Amino acid sequence: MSRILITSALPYINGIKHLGNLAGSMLPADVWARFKRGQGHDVLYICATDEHGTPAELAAAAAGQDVRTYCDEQHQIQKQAGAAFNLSFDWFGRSSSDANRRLTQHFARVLEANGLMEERVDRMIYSVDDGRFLPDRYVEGTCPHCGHVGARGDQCDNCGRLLDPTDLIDPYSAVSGSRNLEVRDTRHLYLLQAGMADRIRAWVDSKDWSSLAKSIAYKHLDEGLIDRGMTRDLKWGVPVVGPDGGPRPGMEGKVFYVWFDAPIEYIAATEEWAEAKGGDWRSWWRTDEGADDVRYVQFMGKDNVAFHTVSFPATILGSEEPWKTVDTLKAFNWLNWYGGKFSTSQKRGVFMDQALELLPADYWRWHLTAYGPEGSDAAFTWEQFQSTTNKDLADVLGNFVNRIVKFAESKMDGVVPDGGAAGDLEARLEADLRAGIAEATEAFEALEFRKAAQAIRAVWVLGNEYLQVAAPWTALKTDRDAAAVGVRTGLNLVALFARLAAPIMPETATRIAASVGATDLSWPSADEPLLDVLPRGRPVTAQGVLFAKIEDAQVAEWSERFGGAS
Ligand code: B3M
Ligand code: ZN
Repeated sequence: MSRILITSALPYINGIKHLGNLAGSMLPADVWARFKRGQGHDVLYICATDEHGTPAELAAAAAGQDVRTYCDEQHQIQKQAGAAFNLSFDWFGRSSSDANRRLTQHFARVLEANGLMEERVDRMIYSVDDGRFLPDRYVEGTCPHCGHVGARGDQCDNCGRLLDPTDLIDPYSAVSGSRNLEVRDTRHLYLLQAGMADRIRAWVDSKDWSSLAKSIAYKHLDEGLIDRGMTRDLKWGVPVVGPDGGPRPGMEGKVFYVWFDAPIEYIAATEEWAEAKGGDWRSWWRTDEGADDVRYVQFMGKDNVAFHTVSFPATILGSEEPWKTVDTLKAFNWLNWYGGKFSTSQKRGVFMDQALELLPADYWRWHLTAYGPEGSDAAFTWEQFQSTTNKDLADVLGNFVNRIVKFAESKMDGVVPDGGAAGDLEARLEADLRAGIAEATEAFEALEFRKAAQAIRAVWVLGNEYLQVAAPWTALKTDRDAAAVGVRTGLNLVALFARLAAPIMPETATRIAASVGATDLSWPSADEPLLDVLPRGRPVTAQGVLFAKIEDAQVAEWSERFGGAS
């Protein structure tokens, strides 16, 4: 048994997340956490809302709320949405917590003491009409690298380069559209990353990450690291402090940049968890206090990779303190909405709360895992969702379970039947099952979710094929013992299928297991007994429809309501 720390990128506070956000970080992290818990490991899955920065301030203003109240409310909403999707966070924290304020200020102090943080007078963009400095993404303009029009001041969505707002050509305020911008002097703390490039590169070299994550990290390192401003002229955030922890002369009223404090919240949220649950957070994060034997796995969309492979490591490595750093980084591509992008601001696509008004969580969890944006971008369409759901879940899994359990109810006295002895057919099945389980396990170990889901589905198919051949309904007419073997084997398959489904579809897995009186949802190992595990004579009970087919009429209605190809 090992200890595994899992984090998924922290959902930003401004509104409930869409299915693309879910599919690219929180859901795969949850599936993997469940897989690892199912193997008996000690897993700590940490997430939180990312609450600071200008978008939170602006969203609160738009909602007519003060930003603290806004964040309180939105945090609850996201927490409930996560629970409704059965995201099994051990803790869902808040980057606005006291723990994160303390820790963020601590890192800033240590970096400054180590000569890696210094004050500079900056020339920043001030919007005269908005009456404020415009941070990063609230300045838009033309990308100096690729000419993309509408590039944000923090990063160009077209070429992916990290930008500084003052790099933009022909800039305007994204708050008001005003071009009445001035460059004004303002004092800020800079993280001196440029001098750390070799250290960060050596650290990246030593890591075993997905190829997507590595290629993004090297791309940013190859472009060259620049020193970056780590403070902002905002009210909402972690206050900047001086070396003694008190207010910092000349920087009163300024806060740290949201991307400085957000990843630190991974650690701080663990501290929040420890405070609430009585755990020992340091043993998960301090290599001098036990975290040496922790495996730390991060999940995120590709747009967050640079911050996790370059910026956050600069903080951690620069501190010279024995913090645990990420071992395995799993990055996801985009889930698109038909041809285009999901968009929170334009409300394009389906959002977590809306999805659950249409269908239970497991339908979505299966589709977004088995057909998610893993090796490349993937497009969500209602038509594909309908077709995969109906085939994989209704036909292959749901029908199998209901058919065999109902047959046992009506023809085998409603129990796991005794009698008969397993033969060659069952022996061959068992060998095939072991191979299939091994394949699914290997894919999960490699964090290959689509592959794992297909391997799991292939095992369900084996069960269907077995029942075709064993055909207990036919055997019953002539040979009750042979029929008993088929039914008993089928019911044991039901118990096995529930265990295989559990990481991806925890709610349905529980119901499937319950139909054969089982509660064991641990992940099967390839060498344990599989086909004669249920006690003979144990009652079984069909659980009703496990997965309803998605009808054409529903697809039509949902396309109408949420838009589709357009
Ligand atoms: N909140 C994701 C985003 O808003 C960002 C992730 C932070 S992870 C430390 O795009
Ligand atoms: Zn560009």
